[in-house]
Amino acid sequence: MKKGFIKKMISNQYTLIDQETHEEVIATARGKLRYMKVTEDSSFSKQLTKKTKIEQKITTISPKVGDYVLYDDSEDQIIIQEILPRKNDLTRPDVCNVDQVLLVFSAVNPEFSFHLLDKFLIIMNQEHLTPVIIISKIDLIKINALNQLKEDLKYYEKMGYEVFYVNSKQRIGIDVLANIFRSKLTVLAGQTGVGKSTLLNALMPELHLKTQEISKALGRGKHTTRHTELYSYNRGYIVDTPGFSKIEFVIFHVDELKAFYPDFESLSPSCRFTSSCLHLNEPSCAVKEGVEKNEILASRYENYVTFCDEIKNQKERY
Ligand SMILES: Nc1nc2c(ncn2[C@@H]2O[C@H](COP(=O)(O)OP(=O)(O)O)[C@@H](O)[C@H]2O)c(=O)[nH]1
Ligand SMILES: [Mg+2]
Ligand SMILES: [Zn+2]
Repeated sequence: MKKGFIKKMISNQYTLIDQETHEEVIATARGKLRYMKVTEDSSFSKQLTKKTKIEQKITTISPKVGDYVLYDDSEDQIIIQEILPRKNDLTRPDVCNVDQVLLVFSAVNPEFSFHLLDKFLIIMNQEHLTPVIIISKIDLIKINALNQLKEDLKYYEKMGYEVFYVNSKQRIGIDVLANIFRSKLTVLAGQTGVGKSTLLNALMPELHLKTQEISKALGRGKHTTRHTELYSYNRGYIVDTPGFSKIEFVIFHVDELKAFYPDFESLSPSCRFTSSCLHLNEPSCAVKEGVEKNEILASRYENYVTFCDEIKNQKERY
């Protein structure tokens, strides 16, 4: 059997890139395939009952864009036989094996939000996705405000996140950004209006034409057709549809949240109640002291408290 990578899917027709020849192959899948799930260690699975956990280990699934598969081309029809383990899996967009998510925020219009950034970062952490922070529309913000934003975002750079600043309209900052796509599968995410499409067009000027061709080929009245496609870019791929349109994290217990805050975790050994401290109302909390000493970004801590409240409230509802 040969190994292929799924680049495009329309209904049950898959475009594979053969991993040896790098040529495109059109294949189909006969219904769902047996799939062994990689060990699930996310906080979410801890909430599932034992029964569901066992059922999850071997399931049947359909191949999707981003999958590495084994296929058989010995017969007339090329058939996908097996799906190789996925390192992560998204439903919107319907892709897997994502290497990075570009979290696009505009400096203004809509206004940059640390609340949204922190929420996105928690979700990325939960889903085992690597985020890259992009600030767009830097041409629309006053220089002082931009410098303040850059200063605050340095906190995130120190945590290890990459931050890029672009003006997609004038293609400023685009060339530097182009390098991060190399040999990676990238999804764009962000609120409506932050400039995702404009950024994509700045990166790939030929894209506009391409999206038109696709909608023409799919035709009218066929809007229910399952279609996902990767665009080749800088030896990697960009997913054609943006992700995380509805962003809410799934956390059931307040004590699970702090695990997604590496900056808090590094201080927590100095809290009086080392492992149990939630950094909320406990005495001698190193995280709260860190906020007072400006070692922790104030907004970061404020958002943490807000998220804790949200989790408590959601529990009361059930
Ligand atoms: N001045 C300026 N306008 C931008 C920039 N990026 C996007 N826009 C504008 O912001 C609006 C929303 O952009 P769009 O790409 O459609 O956002 P999307 O909803 O995230 O895809 C459009 O009017 C764009 O022209 C930028 O870097 N600078
Ligand atoms: Mg758009
Ligand atoms: Zn603490």
